[in-house]
Amino acid sequence: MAEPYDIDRRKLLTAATVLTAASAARPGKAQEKPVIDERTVLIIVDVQNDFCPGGSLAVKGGDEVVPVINALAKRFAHVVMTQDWHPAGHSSFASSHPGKKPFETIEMPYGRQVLWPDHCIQGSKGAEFHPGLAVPHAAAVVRKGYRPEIDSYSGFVEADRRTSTGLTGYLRERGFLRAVVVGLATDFCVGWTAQDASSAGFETFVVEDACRAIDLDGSLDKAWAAMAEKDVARIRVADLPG
Ligand code: VGL
Ligand code: ZN
Repeated sequence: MAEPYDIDRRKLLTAATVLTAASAARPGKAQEKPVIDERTVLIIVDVQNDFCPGGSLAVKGGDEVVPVINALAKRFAHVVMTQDWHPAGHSSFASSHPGKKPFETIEMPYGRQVLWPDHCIQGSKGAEFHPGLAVPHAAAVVRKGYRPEIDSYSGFVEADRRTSTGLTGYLRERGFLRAVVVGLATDFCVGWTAQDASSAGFETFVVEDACRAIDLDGSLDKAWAAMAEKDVARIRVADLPG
């Protein structure tokens, strides 16, 4: 008659395991200030020539983030970068849709798509990282948007919201719990990357003064609202521990 005790104990253990797993997976609301430790990764989004002044999809002040990110990156042992990486004739380019102009929208099988000037074409100068970006210890570069028919603002999941880049698996396997996101552009690739980082269970921060925005028809306000909804914390460089 020892069974009832054993069963209860086993049940309790199971319940405890489930609880622990659930709290680990839940995107907890980010603290106001991140800890920078072995479990924190800096994600540098799309600091590429085409998004800087002189580039084909220049973001106002895009190059101003370069010195800020260089200094910030020195404080992180673990850094990954994303790189927008489109084939020529990519479906997100206005030039691929006769009669369409840049910044108009179109319906794609996966939803509404903004049409962009040709940018970040694989192997081109415009697709290269800004020459001033100095983060030699970056451990991985995740390229995105390389499928002709699918765009990808997020470094995690492409615009069809199904196709994974593999970044979630990489960061989980490396044991990270927190992600600090910086780069270009706040309202597109930074915003989507940060939302997906949070949805994947990482405590996520966006450093707003280490980002610049495109701000197309209210897209910046919308992006901050969507990030807040996903519990992404909006911080400034000065909020980070030295
Ligand atoms: C981006 C538009 C198109 C970005 C990339 O990096 O924010 N925006 N492709
Ligand atoms: Zn792009």
